[in-house]
Amino acid sequence: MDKKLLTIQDISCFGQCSLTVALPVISACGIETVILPSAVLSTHTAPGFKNYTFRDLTGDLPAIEKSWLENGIGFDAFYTGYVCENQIEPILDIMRSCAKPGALRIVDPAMADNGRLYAGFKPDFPRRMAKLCSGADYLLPNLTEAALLLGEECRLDSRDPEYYKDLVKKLHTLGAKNVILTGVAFDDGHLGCAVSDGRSIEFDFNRKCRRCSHGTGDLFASVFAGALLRGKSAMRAAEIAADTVCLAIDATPEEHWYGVCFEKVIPELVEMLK
Ligand code: PXL
Repeated sequence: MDKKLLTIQDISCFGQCSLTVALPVISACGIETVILPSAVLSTHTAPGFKNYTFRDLTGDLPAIEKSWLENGIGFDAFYTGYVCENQIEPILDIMRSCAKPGALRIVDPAMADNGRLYAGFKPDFPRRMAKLCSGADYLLPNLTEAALLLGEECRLDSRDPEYYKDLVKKLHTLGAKNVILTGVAFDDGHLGCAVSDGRSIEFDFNRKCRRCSHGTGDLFASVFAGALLRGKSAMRAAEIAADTVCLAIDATPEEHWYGVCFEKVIPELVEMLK
């Protein structure tokens, strides 16, 4: 049977992030993608939008889980992104009860960027999120999320390879088997990620794109999950994810400020998966 992946994150109706990226991207990778919305928002919460609506769906999770169990529905992989304050335990329950044997857990602790927690998360959320991360087969934090998970000062401007190696080592001590840390820079012209299985660490760099864009973390994690389930190694999946993000940024017009036009680069993504 073909593999089924369940992704748990919000629906930001407008804004090219979370499920509106994960569902099309992982489906384009050829993987059956099942969704569980953690919340429904009118837009994402980043600066630029005002008065976003936010419906937290925590109360629906147990009944959805029960329905799936009664229908014998199970998953080969889980990929979590932006989730709400009180969803860590219910999500861990679903990952236990709806898992097929050997099911993979891919965790993007989507909660922060550029040194700051996203609007709406309380300061103790990283501690809660660390519990979800502790059972991850693949943990995909950006630099800010890594520092928050470890309760450390965030050093966004470090160019020291030893700093990144040390962060990755500490992320493994949380319990994560493989760590893919994004936002790594050894110089000002390149941006990349570290990929570690706890024994060895490798780095992948791309030229720095002309700007930073919202939603690129979700695109990176979605492509990574799709490529991994298509049988690529973690390193190759991270390379394909990073290349897709760069292509998407290049395909995004300057005035398109709230996300990246990933739709335009799906053909290139599919080509890279061949
Ligand atoms: O892209 C991360 C993300 C996901 N979901 C919501 C967000 C953000 C980032 O701001 O606000 C609702």
